[in-house]
Amino acid sequence: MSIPTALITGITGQDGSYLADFLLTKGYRVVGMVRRSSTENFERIEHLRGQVEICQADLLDQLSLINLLRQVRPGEVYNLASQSFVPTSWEQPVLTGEFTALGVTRMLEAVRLVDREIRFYQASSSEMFGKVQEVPQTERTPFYPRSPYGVAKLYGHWITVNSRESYNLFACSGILFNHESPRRGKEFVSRKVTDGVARIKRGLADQLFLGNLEARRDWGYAGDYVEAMWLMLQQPQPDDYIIATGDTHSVRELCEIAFARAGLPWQDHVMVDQKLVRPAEVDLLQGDASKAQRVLGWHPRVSFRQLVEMMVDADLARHAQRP
Ligand code: NAP
Ligand code: F7E
Repeated sequence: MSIPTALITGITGQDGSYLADFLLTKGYRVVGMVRRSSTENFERIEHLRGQVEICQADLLDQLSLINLLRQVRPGEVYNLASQSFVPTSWEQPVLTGEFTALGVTRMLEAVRLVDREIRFYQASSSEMFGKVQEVPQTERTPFYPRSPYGVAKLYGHWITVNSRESYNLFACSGILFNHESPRRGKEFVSRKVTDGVARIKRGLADQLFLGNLEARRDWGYAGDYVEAMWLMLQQPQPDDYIIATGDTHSVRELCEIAFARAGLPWQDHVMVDQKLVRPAEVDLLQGDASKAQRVLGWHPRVSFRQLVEMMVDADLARHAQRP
């Protein structure tokens, strides 16, 4: 039997690194697409050196994607690359649209040209629900994005659905709610808080500035969520799925748990900075993943408290080694 080949765009990101870990345990040949940069940015996949192949291409460059597929000949493509930080999407809305929206079309066009049998996963987002039209959100909930990022992801979602309906591609859109880990970028609120807690505990800082403490998110563990991506591509038919825990918590609760883990009173250290409040906020996200549970047999394993404590512990250990 031949070894299955998966191509991951965004392998240097949080999800790309966990997905690579997961696919290697399943016996895949894993190829990661990276964009060219003057210095390597392989921190999250350092432990996989020698186990994954790295190829250069860019979501902005159509020909590079076509050539990449011709060279790698993957059976599965996981399109995780994007400009993923919501506040940056107000600062750079055009670039966000190029990466996060049109980048999906470029990848799908490459699939259509090179090999229509490729199974394609698109990293869609709960940010598409934005100003939520119902609680909890299901695959049938109408979308109402609240940021240029959410708008771009909505385009990516619909072009994925459309390529399935127009060209019969095996294209799936995974609508994933927020998922975090010790590998999460430090600007996202979960990691900003856990890194801040560790820095305060180690005497490297005294205060942590945050924006809206009342925003609520359905936070899960990235390690659990990458399995759902793979499960979607193993089904007999392509489809779209919500991936979420079904629980919702505020940024305030995140602070309470994270600071308590380190034995610190959060009110003494957390300050609100109005500059960090967004021009349009997503107040509440709570997903209903019952379709994924029923069809894929997928269930989240890590609770919110376990997730936050895992991240605090990892940041405390990191700052103990490297002040
Ligand atoms: P992340 O850590 O920000 O990683 C993004 C990846 O995209 C990085 O590897 C980045 O490469 C790459 N990238 C950006 N622009 C590129 C370009 N022009 N060409 C090639 N690669 C490019 O994001 P993540 O948290 O792993 O999320 C993975 C995907 O899921 C993203 O599409 C995100 O929008 C989506 N999503 C995330 C969540 C979540 O809660 N994490 C939820 C729903 C959906 P560099 O290393 O070079 O920057
Ligand atoms: O913000 C509030 C902020 O930046 C969460 C991306 O992976 O998940 C992520 O998008 C909430 C927001 O994630 C700060 O206002 C308060 O309400 O961690 P975040 P996000 O915007 O939900 C979705 C599903 C994606 O698809 C995205 O790619 O926390 N918040 N104070 C803060 N947020 C940040 N970043 N920093 C603060 O100081």
